[in-house]
Amino acid sequence: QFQKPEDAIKYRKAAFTVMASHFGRLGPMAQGRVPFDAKTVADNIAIAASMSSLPFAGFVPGTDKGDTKAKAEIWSETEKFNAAAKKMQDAMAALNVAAKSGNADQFKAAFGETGKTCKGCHDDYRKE
Ligand code: ASC
Repeated sequence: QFQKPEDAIKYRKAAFTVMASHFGRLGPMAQGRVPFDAKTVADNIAIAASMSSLPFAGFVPGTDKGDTKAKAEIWSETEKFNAAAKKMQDAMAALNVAAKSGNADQFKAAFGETGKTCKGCHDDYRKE
């Protein structure tokens, strides 16, 4: 579905960028440094959660070279990588439920859990 390897790399980076924008902007609210606003949380997490299914289509074989921080282990430990991706997607889905509930404490807890799944995958599969 991608013409060139660069297109797949661009696609997955774009999807991660949009997801990270809508997730990351809620960091200050999750940390209680900005007042909780249920609608802001629900709107942004709905987008982040729906984006979470997209980037992994871009990890096609032969896209470990070029403008990417992706480690070769993504393609030698495919099952483990896919499991890490699913863990993030499941955490995002649970976060979306918490976000829709309008409960600040549930949101904060689920936000933290989701952030851990982002970091876990970066630690294992993203170069510095
Ligand atoms: C973000 C973002 C990530 C995660 C990670 C959580 O907002 O872009 O990759 O949170 O930093 O530890």
